[in-house]
Amino acid sequence: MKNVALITGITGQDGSYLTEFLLAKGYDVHGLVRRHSTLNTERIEHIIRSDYHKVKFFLHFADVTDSSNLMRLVADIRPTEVYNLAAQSHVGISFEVPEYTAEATGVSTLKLLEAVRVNGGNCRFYQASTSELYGGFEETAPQHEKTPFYPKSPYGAAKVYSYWVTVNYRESYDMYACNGILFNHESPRRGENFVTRKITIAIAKMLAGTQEKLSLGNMNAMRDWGFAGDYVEGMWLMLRQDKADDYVLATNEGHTVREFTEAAFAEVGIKIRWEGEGLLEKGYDQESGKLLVDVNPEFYRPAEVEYLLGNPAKAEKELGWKRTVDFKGLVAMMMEADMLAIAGITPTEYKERKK
Ligand code: NAP
Ligand code: F7E
Repeated sequence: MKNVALITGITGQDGSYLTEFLLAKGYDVHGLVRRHSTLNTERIEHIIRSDYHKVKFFLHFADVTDSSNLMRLVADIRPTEVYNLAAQSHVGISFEVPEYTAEATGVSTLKLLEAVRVNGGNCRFYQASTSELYGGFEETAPQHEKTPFYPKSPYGAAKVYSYWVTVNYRESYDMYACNGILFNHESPRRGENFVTRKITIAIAKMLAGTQEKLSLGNMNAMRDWGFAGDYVEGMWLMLRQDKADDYVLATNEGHTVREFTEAAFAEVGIKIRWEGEGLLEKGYDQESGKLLVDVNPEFYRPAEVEYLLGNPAKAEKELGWKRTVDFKGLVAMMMEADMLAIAGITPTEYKERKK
C-alpha cells in the first residue's frame, strides 16, 4: 500500500523537517496551508521548487478551525498517516488570544480526529503534544509519560484538551492515535519570536550593526532544548509500533535562558559579564564593557513555566529514538545559520572568526 501522509502545520518549523523526512522515505505528502495576505511558505519553498511538487508533494488551502474543510480533505486525500502539527503555538501570545488558541490548538484536534473517524478511522494519527502539559508540575522532574499535568497558559490548557481527546479516540474507537509529548525543539527554522531564535537573530544583527541590544524576559526559566530534525523522526517512529501509545521526546539536559544567551554569544567569541538581578539584570561584553543584554518586563508572561526537563527513556527503549544534536551543537548550528543569513558572513569568514 502507498504511504500517504497528511500534515497540518506544514509551513511551520516541524512541518518543514517532517516533509523532508517523509519525502526521503518515499511518501506522498499532502500539506495544509492557510491563506495569508503575505507569503508564508518560506520554510517549504525549496520543496515547492523541487521535482516533488505536484508529483509526490501537494498543498491544499485549509484552516484547522474549519471542520467541513478537514472532512472533505481527509475524504479526498485518504491519508494512511495524519500528523497534526497545526497550532497557535506561542505560549506568551496565547494569553493575548486565548479563545482563538483554544480553537486552533485545542478543539481543532477533535475536528481532525472526527474527520478521520467518519472517513473510516483506519489511518494512523500523530498529535503534537507538548511539555507545556506539565507546566507548573516540577516535583517529579525529569518529567515523563506518567507525570501529572498542570498547564500554566491558555496554550497549555488547549493542548491538554488535545492530548485527552486523542487518548479518548484511541480508547473509544480503537483508532491508532498517539501523543508525542515533545519538549522544546529548535533549529535555524525556529519562529523568530521564540527565545532561542530571538537570541541568535539579535546577536547576528548586533554584529551587523543593525540592532543595539537584546532585551529578554525571564532569564531564569529552564528548558530542555533539542534539535527539531531529531524530533520529527520520533514522530514517525511513534506511528510504526504494533500498538498506539504516548511518548516523551526530550534530551534530559536543562539550561536556563541566561545560559543559552551566554552560549550563543560565546559562539561568536563574546564573553558576557552579568550584573544585577531580576528587572535590573544586565549583560555586558566582558572585553569592551558595552551593554549587550537587558531585561524588559514586556516579555514576562502572566504565569511562567519555570522548569521543564524531560525523561525520554520510554521512547529510547521502545522506539529506538536517540537525539543526535546536543545543546552546544544546537546553539552552534543556530548561531552559524543566522550569522550567514543576517550578518552576511561567508562560511569561511565565520570559521576564521571562530578560531
Ligand atoms: P510553528 O512553527 O509555530 O508552526 C505552526 C504551524 O501551524 C504553522 O504551519 C501554522 O501555519 C499552522 N497553523 C496555525 N494555526 C493554524 C490554523 N488555524 N489552520 C491551519 N494551520 C494553522 O510550530 P512548530 O514549532 O513547528 O510546532 C509544531 C507543533 O508542535 C505545534 O502544534 C506546537 O504547538 C507543537 N509543539 C512544538 C514544540 C516546539 O518546541 N517546537 C514542542 C512541543 C509541541 P502558518 O504558517 O500559516 O502560521
Ligand atoms: O520561551 C522565556 C519564556 O517562547 C522559552 C513552544 O514551541 O516550547 C515552546 O514554548 C522560555 C519561557 O518557548 C523571552 O518566558 C525569556 O520561559 O521560546 P519560548 P516556550 O514558551 O517554552 C513548548 C514546548 C511548546 O509546546 C510551544 O509550542 O524563555 N523567555 N525571555 C522568553 N521567551 C520569549 N519567547 N521571548 C523572550 O524575550
